Formats: sequence, C-alpha cells, structure tokens
Amino acid sequence: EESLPKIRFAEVREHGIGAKSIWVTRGTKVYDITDWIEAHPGGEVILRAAGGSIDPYWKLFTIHQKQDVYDILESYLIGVIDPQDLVNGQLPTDDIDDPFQTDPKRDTRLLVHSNRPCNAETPGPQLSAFITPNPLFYVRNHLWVPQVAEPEEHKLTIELVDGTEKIYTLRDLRAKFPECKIHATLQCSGNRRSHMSATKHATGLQWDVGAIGTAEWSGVLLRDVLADAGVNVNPHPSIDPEEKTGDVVRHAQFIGAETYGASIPISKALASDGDVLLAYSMNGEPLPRDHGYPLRVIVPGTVAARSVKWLSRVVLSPEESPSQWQRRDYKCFGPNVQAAGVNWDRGKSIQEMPVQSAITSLQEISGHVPEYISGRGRIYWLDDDHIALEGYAFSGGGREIVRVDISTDGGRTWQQAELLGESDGSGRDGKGDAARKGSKCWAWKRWKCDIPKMDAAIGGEFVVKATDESYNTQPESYMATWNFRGNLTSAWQRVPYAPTK
Ligand code: MTE
Ligand code: MO
Repeated sequence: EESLPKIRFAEVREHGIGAKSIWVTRGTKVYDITDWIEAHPGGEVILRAAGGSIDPYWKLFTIHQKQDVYDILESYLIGVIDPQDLVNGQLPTDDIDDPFQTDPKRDTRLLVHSNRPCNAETPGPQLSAFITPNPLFYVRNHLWVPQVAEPEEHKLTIELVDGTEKIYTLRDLRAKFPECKIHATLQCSGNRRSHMSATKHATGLQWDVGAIGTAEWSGVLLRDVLADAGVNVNPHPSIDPEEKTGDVVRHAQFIGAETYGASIPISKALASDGDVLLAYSMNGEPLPRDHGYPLRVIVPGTVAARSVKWLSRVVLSPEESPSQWQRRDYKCFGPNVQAAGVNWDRGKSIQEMPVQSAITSLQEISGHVPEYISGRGRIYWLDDDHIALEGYAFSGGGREIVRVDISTDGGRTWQQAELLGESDGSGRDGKGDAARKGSKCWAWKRWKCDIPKMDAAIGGEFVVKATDESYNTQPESYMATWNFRGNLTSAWQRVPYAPTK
C-alpha cells in the first residue's frame, strides 16, 4: 500500500456518473470500476456510489458472496486516499454521502424494526379497519427512498422483448388510459416471522402481525399500457402461434428508481382479471413517498415484494428479474435446508401467498382498553367476562376468505367468527363502490368473534385459522413450514391467556 499512488478525495469526486472513468472508494482505497460496470450493465447499485464511497451502500447488498466481490474490487485498485484528506485515518463522515438523509418523516405510532432502511409495521389496534390509513401503512424498504423532482414528468420505460423501448411520463399515463381503482391488501412475505422464529429462529426482520395493510389504489392497468406499447395482450404471447420473435416473453420485470427489482409471470401481467395496476394514488391521495411516489406497481393477490415502488422500468423478458429479491430472498425451502450451501436456483420464487390470519385486538366487553396483541407468548390476564377478538384473514391469488375459526382451548374446540363487510368477491367491505365488478377478491376480510363468559379459572390459548374459497387452510405447526429465511409464516396464531391474577 505504501507504493500506491495517493489520490485526493476531490479527484475521486470528479469521477462520478457521466465521467469517462468511474471511481469509488471503500475505506481509504480508491478503485477505478469502469471496466466492471461495462461488464455488468444496467441497474448496478454500485453506480450509486460513483465518485464517492461505497461504504454506506455496501451492507445493504447480499447478492454476491461479499468476499467474492471484495476480491473482484481489489483487481480495480488504483490508489489510496491522500492522508491529507483523512481524519484519524478515515474519510470524514461528511465526505460520505448518506443515501437515507432525504427519507421522509414517519408517523411515530409505527413500530420500527430498522431505520436505515426504514422497516416499520402497523400497530395491532390500527389494523382494525378495512382500510389502513396511509401514515400507518407498514413500510418495507430495502434501500433508501429516491427523490423525485417533477412527478408528472416521471418517466416509465417499457422495454419489449426485441429491445425496443416505449416511454410514458406519468402525465401520459393519466391522459391516455382509463383510471382503475381496486381495494388490495399488500402483505410482506415476512409478516408474522417472529411467531415462526419463536419456535426456531429464522433470519430477517422479526415482524409481528402488522406487515400487512389494505388500501384503495388508483392508477392505470398495466395490461392497457402494454397493449398500447405494442404487446399482443390477447392471446397470451407465450402460446401465440403467430409469435415470430425467437424469445418468448414469460415474465414482466419491474425496476424501481433506487434499483430494487422483481418480476411476475407474464400471464398475471396480461390476464384480463389480473388487475395489475400502475398506481399513482393510495386512498385518494398521491402515493406517499415511502409507498412509491409517484408511481408503483400493485400486483394484487401476489406477495408485496413484487409490487415495486418508485417504478421506472418494465422489462418483458424470457427470464425472471435477475435481482437478489427475485432469485434469492423471497423463496421458501424445506425445514431441513440451512442457509449455508443452499442452491437458490432450486427454490421457486414466491408469487401468490398462502392463507393467513391474525388476531389484532382482544377486548374485554366490560370496557377495557383494547390492547395490542403480540403472538410472542405474552400472556393476557382475563377477567371473568365476555371477550371480543378482532382480526384479519387473507389469501393469495384473489381467493376469497370464506371462514374464520376461533378456538379458546388451544385448538380442541372451535367456533366461527363473524366475517365483516360484503362477501361478493369484489374485495369490498360495503364502503364505497370503487372495486371493479367481476374482479377477484384482492382484499383481506376483517372478522370479529364474541366469546361468551368463559371459565377463566383455567388458562388457555386463543387460536385463529382461516379457510379460503378453494378450501386451502393454515398449518397447525410452525415447524411444518419453517424455512431459514422465515418466509410465509402461516401457522395458526396462538395467543396465551391466564386466569385473573
Ligand atoms: N419496491 C422498491 N422499489 N423497493 C423496495 O424496497 N420493497 C418490496 C415492495 N416493493 C420494495 C419495493 C417489499 S418486500 C414489500 S413487502 C413492499 O414493497 C412494501 O410496500 P410498502 O412499503 O408500501 O408497504
Ligand atoms: Mo416484503
């Protein structure tokens, strides 16, 4: 290192985006990554660090084994930062750009799991309405919140399979296509992970019951936009005998402005009852910045990881999105499989979700303040009185929830909860007429269960499970579907209670 050229940090700054050669620093070392970028075109997160330090970005990425990437980076080493620019042997922190510094302020009622990136869930009592209010809707960010200068000029690029591109501004989308509104529930694949983890630890954010929420989304149908861009939306291109190009489109990939990416099968994107939306508003307001302002995809009935926020690009491709979030994180392996040595390619990407249900509040009819429920083994002391349980139930693929069963004795005997709202399959709950007729059930069902005077002399467990219209239901044990990433926790939720103290 002694012999390496000393480079002033100001010179690194001159090698940002648009420069002939792109430099970055890691620690006090300087790398010229121009050739690396040429070999990895498109969406490279490392470009975010061009002309500065990659350190604040580095820990956010797991796509490669980190040691491999360190090794590659070492081959681009060109020098070290001149000691004149170091304080205590390090770059001063104000020289390091903080991508999170322009993140929005958040409602203090959200239960925060991490700040940078922001991951925060809706508290139980706030999950008790059909519509989750925007400021309380859970936030699941893998990276920072990108900034948008002129929202109406925000560009969406559609890349067709032959490589041609069509560009629409948000203004174009509003002007050219009919507006569509749907009620849809978004649920993170990690919702209730902490419950699974209590049995055997699973890595990831330890969400309780609040990584889920429902909103009325408005926007234009992706199907309409693709048709306008020249895609033969009917019949399905992969079975179209007229298909002339060599590459058959099988996936619609989505790329967010901060480089997050994911994809869905083309059949979902094009289905006339798929309702995949390019949404610009949430509950009648412009999308909040945390939820994708100014434009995001809403893929109803599908794991929320595919509803890409800050949407900037749609790529029609024979392949799934190459992102780590498509090819790695959002997959489930068997309970025997460990993280070490896993062959990610052998797992199927999560799309539609299994049946889910949860208790979100427990109230003594005698007038007690409803208390936030945690599934993590917290014990509730009951008076000898009537109890009301409330919660949600939801299934993937637009399958309507048809029944919710409640047990007060750990699962030996059951009674039926009352499903609230309309049950016409539109996803409505009787408020408003926004849902499209004939569309599937994209929203959760709220439920309530009054439990008559019970024998509070002995302790027990409240249990909830739900059944959807295909008679899919939930597994009894967490171990049966345990997976090391803690995805798709769907076992019966159990909330212990004990007799009055
Ligand atoms: N889109 C972008 N661009 N960046 C992200 O980090 N997170 C995904 C999805 N879309 C994400 C994204 C995941 S994993 C989830 S669960 C949902 O957004 C969360 O949406 P919300 O924050 O609006 O609740
Ligand atoms: Mo997620």
